[in-house]
Amino acid sequence: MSLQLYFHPFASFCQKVLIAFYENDIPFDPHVVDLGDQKSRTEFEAIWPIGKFPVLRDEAAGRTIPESSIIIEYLAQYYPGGTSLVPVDAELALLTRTWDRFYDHYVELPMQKIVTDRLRPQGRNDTHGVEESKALLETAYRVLEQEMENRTWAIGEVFTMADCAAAPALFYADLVLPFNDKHQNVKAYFDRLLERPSFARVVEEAKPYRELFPK
Ligand SMILES: N[C@@H](CCC(=O)N[C@@H](CS)C(=O)NCC(=O)O)C(=O)O
Repeated sequence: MSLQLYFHPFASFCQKVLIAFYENDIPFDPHVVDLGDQKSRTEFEAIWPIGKFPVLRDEAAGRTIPESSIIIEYLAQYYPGGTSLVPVDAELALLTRTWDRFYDHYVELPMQKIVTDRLRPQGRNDTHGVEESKALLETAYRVLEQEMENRTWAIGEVFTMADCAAAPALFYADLVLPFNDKHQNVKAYFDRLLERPSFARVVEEAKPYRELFPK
């Protein structure tokens, strides 16, 4: 098969691209990378020395594509399907990229900061950084609460790359900073995401790895 995906089922940026693959039933060869295993890490770093996943390898095209958003843009361009992950309409495409960036930068990254701080050695925690990330996440929820008042999906009525970014980011964010009464629209959107078959499949496939999430 031409498309080789290097990923881990529990990693949120990887889940973002898995949703895109599942939305359009795009076949790929899965390569699960275990960064805790030296052999697996070395093999992966030979493909992408930065060592962050997901990474897509298109053997037929002889191309290596890193970065979750770029992988989804690549799929939208070369493997289009029923779900237009990046709409052809320029205005809708701009909105898609805007909210994709929003979820990555202001939900996903602060969430990761809070989670990964729990994995640091004792005495090496970044309390200030974690507080800043919690404040940023609060602000992001406030923005989304307004934005999602009249929308079904991240940019409106069509499911796009922005929803692929939103789903895993909100899933893990809700675990570290739970939605509350002030976030009814965010919660309702998140419930719709959980019911989307592509994301439901991703959540199911990640279940065996749940013990990796630090308490
Ligand atoms: N900007 C990258 C971020 C990728 C990223 O941070 N992936 C995480 C997993 S969710 C990772 O590789 N973590 C391992 C590490 O940083 O060592 C993208 O959008 O793909």
